[in-house]
Amino acid sequence: MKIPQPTALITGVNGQDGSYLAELLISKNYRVIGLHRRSSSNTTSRLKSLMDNDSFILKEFDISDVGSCSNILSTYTPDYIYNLAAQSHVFSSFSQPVYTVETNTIGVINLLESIRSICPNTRFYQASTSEMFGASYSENDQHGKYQDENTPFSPQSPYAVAKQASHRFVQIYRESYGLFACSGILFNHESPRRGDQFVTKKITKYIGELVNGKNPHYHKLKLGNIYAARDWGYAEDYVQAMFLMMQKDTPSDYVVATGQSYTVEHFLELAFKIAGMNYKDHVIIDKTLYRPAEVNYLKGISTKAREELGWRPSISFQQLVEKMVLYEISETKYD
Ligand code: NAP
Ligand code: F7E
Repeated sequence: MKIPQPTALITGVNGQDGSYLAELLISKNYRVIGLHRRSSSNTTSRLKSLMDNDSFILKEFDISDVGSCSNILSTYTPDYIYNLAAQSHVFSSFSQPVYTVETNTIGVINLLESIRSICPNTRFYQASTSEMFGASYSENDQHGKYQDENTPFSPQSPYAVAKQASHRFVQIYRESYGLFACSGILFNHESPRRGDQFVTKKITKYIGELVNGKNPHYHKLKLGNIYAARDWGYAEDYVQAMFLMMQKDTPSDYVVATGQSYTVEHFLELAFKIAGMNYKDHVIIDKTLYRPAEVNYLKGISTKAREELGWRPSISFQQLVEKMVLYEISETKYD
């Protein structure tokens, strides 16, 4: 007997998480409709392992265009939608607040409204974020300062405000219309596929260029606030958590995090040390890279995800930094 092949639609498929999630779902025998927005340059480099797979279909789409959302749902009536598309850069959201809201909030409403009218049985995943906690934390003897599903939100950027609004929209559509709609409140997660503008990739890419002689006119690495602390995990682990949320009998929202928090300076020290260098010799602080408002401290406690999804991170902070540095300095890059 032929087992039916589920269809999943992934928005933002050529981003860091989209590419890992597409690979995961293909490995589970899904048909994946990968959605990316039109660009004048080639932006599908993270998808190279998928392009020749018959179960992977790449389509153009823009989440801020409601017609684009409804057309794609009418065409494919997918079993699952993973909404990963976003203007995901916090710093840029200060200079592009309207665009950020159009993509990260209006875009989510476009999808939810289309699901409601076209395919109400489709399951929906929303990429929520620890940035929604912003300046807020809980505190107890066991964990010290931390954030979990019960910590109030206190967003500090246009990005975080837009994501908090869409997070609430997802809950409203779940509670008011009975949609299977869930959100993962994911803390920072990184990998060799991380976008170049994010601090971990910026640091590791610089190290790779230095080691491989690709910084011939030697310039130092310019960074902003290196004293902010983040809970950094590995992206491949985090797409597993997204998948597990979508398999539950009832939808809910989950914090996904490692429970460990390290400063940017700590990441810097370790990354340069792995390459046999001292970061203080190569880094300068550039105040123009400071954000108008910073999120100083994030540490997520994901007890709910561990208990209800059986999810846990597979690698440590040290292993993550090593993976990213070794990728950048290797001559034949693997990922
Ligand atoms: P990413 O690499 O920036 O990927 C986001 C993708 O969305 C990009 O491929 C981008 O396309 C696409 N996109 C942007 N605007 C779009 C539009 N108007 N229509 C269609 N697609 C659009 O981000 P990521 O790290 O994979 O994160 C995935 C999602 O999780 C995002 O929603 C992010 O906000 C959220 N999140 C990430 C983290 C993290 O630590 N990585 C943590 C919590 C939440 P282009 O390639 O053309 O720019
Ligand atoms: O900054 C500091 C910066 O841009 C991390 C996104 O995936 O995770 C990500 O957002 C920290 C901040 O990530 C530079 O001020 C110092 O304190 O790598 P980032 P982010 O802002 O935490 C959350 C969970 C998301 O949801 C987002 O989509 O590093 N920092 N110097 C710097 N940051 C950058 N980008 N560049 C610097 O030069």
